[in-house]
Parts: sequence; structure tokens; C-alpha cells
Amino acid sequence: MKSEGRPLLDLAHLSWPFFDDAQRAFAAGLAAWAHSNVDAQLVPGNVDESCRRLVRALGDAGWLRASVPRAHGGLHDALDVRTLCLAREILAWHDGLAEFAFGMQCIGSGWIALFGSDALKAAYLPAVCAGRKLGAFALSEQEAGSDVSAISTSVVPDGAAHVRIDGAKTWISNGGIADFYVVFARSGEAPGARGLSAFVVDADTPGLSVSARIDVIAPHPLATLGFDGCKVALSQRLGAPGAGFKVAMATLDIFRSTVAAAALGLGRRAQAEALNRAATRRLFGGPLGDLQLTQAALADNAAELDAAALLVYRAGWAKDGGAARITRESAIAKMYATEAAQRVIDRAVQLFGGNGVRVGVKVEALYREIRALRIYEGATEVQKIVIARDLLKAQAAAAGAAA
Ligand code: COS
Repeated sequence: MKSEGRPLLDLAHLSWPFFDDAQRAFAAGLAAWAHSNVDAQLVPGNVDESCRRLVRALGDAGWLRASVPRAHGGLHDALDVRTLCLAREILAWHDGLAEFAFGMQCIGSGWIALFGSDALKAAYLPAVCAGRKLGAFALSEQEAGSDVSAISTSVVPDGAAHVRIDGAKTWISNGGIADFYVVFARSGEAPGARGLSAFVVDADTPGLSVSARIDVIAPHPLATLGFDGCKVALSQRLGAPGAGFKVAMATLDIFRSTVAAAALGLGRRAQAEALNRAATRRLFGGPLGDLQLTQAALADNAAELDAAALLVYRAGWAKDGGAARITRESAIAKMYATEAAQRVIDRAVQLFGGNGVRVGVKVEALYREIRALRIYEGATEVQKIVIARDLLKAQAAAAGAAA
């Protein structure tokens, strides 16, 4: 998307008390960098190459230091959720693919940062941080997307020091361009959720293949992977045998807030475009923005975006402040911010009239880009289950304590 006529990125929310000065400086610096550098990385019609170039540029400029802990080249001792959210919000505002490239680099390696052995962290995280290795994770299957406990890809022992992985994974973001995949498979210690394990599998491991690429409405690298007797060292496992489900859920808890932040960035961009449109488009003898129905749309957008931002940064603030789990907070943030951004973008498209659905107009791209965020990393319906269960568990615990 060309930068001519691009509205100004409003970072007024950086004054909110959720942030410290380092986070504010990071956000302002990234915003300035993105303004001048993102478009130059995009290769029209080639999402694979665009992503490789974006990751390399983000690494060279040091922004991927937010994606790994300090011991491996990162900015903070542990992953700083607010910094990750700010990055995804700002990059999404500029370009959906730039946001995707950054986000995948973070979540593709986040499982290693959170649950990897020191050797695994040393082997992967510095290269992720430098933008020299692309990460991905392989959780979903044809029959196991929302229901993670139904995973059927199998992992069985192969000698004393190895395992063998067989099965297929689909909807794998960065599939086909990643250098490694965090793969969740059934190790069988117990039925259901308690019998899964996670392994880091290098993309060039014999037996691992890309069986199909998947085309979607907002193009990004996406593929189905096959695992055919894929031999992996036991030392590539993340966490204890059978702990894969908890590894998955605990990591998703963190990254769901960052998906919410990405939605916020897309929504904020739509509002900026809508405000420009309201000021410049003339209709019925005056600016579009003089019409009260336009004002209503802008006001609804502003309220929903502020609410989304408060939920996103509340979740990050809680985690960075030491909360053991932010399951409920991150699920609420993801559910609300992705759904709200969809509504905000839809209103912006409406204000653009016919031009809103014209290919090459920014709000048209946003309309396509937001849609998948309501589905991946836990669809809105899954977030509702997670939130309600957490509320009911808290209620039962409170009732138990009072008895
Ligand atoms: N952090 C740590 N542990 C967690 C956890 C979390 N956020 N959520 C659940 N667990 C633990 C539970 O405490 C439970 O532990 P015990 O076995 O010790 O009791 C275990 O994991 C199983 O939890 P639960 O019974 O809730 O599992 P379910 O199979 O019922 O989970 C949902 C169902 C829908 C909540 C889960 O499968 C989910 O979040 N699915 C969506 C996954 C997703 O995002 N898919 C998209 C793929 S990524 S594009």
C-alpha cells in the first residue's frame, strides 16, 4: 500500500499510565522507523519474499529484540507483553503483512522463550532476534483447531534419544518459509489434553514437507505440512512429556493479547482513514463529517477503540506486573478488540462509499485483513468459553472459601 496521503499515526494513548518510559520510547521509535521503512520491504505479489525482507529489516533495525529475553539478545529479562502489543499495534497500523511478519516471529519462538531448555534458547533465539531465522508453530489439524485436545499427529520414541513424528498440520502461518516449527503432537501419556507434547522441528528435517499452500483473502504465507517419520532429537522437546497442552495454552495466553493489539492497530488505521474522509469528502453541500450519521460512526469507532486499547494494555500490564496467568484478561482483550476492529473497519468502509470496496484503497485491505484475527489463535467463540469457565471457576473458589 502506498504511503502517499497516509494519515498521521496518533500515539496519544502512550500517555496512559499503563506504560513506562522505555515502552513509550520503543513505540515512538518503531513508529518513526515503520513510517520510512515498511513500504520499501514489500515486494508486490510476493508475500513470501515480503515477509523475509520484513523480518530481516526488523531484525537489522533491532525491533525484534522485543521478541526474545535479554539473555539471548532481547530488550527485557522476560517477554514484555506491553512492548509486544505496542509493536503489533503500530505495525498493523502501517501494514498488515509487516504486523504478520513481526507477530509470527514472536509467537513462532515464544514457546521456546517460555518453555525451552537453555540449549534450545541458545540455538534459536539469537537468530530469531536478528531476523535470520523465521519461526512458526504447528498446532492446528484438519480435525483439531479449536479443540486442541483432539490433536492426532503422533510422536513416538525412536531409540533412546529421538522421537518420530507422523501426521499432518494445517493453517500453519509462515508455513513454507519458516526455518523451524514448534509442533504439537500426541505423545500418549494420558488421553486428551494431558497426552500432548511440543517439539521444535527444523524445516529441513527429512520427512517434513509442505504439502499445500493455502490462499486466503489477506494473502500471507500459509500452508499444510506433512510429517512422515520425521526423526527429531528428544532434546528438542519443550517442557515435560505430556505437558504440550499447558505449553500451548500458557503461551497463547500471552500472544492472544498481542493479536488483540494487532486488531487495535488495524482498527485505529481505519478510524484515521475515516476521519480524513470525513474532513475531505464533500456531500450535500458540505463536508461528510458535518452529517450527524457520520459523526455517530466516528464516535462509536472512538469509543470502541479506546475500550479495546484499555483491555489490551490491561492484560499486558497485568502479565508484566507479575500475574501468574492472564487467561481471562487476554481472552477478553482478544474477543473484544478483534470484534470491535471489525465493526470499526466496516463503518470506515461505509463512509468511503463505493471507494471503500475498491481494490487498492486502504480500508478495503483492512476489511480483508481483520477477518482472520477473529478466528486464529482461538476464535471468538473459544474466547467466550475460556472467559466463562474462568468466571465460573473463580465463583466456585469464592463459594468454597466462604463455606
Ligand atoms: N494456562 C495453563 N494451563 C492451562 C490453561 C492456561 N491458559 N488452560 C488450561 N490449562 C490446563 C488446565 O488447568 C488443565 O490442567 P489439568 O489437566 O492439570 O487439570 C488442562 O490444561 C486441560 O484444560 P481444559 O480441561 O480446560 O482443556 P480443554 O480441552 O477443555 O480446553 C479449550 C478447551 C477450548 C479452552 C482449549 O482447547 C482452547 O483454548 N482451544 C483453542 C486453541 C486455539 O487457540 N486454537 C487455534 C490454533 S492457533 S491458530
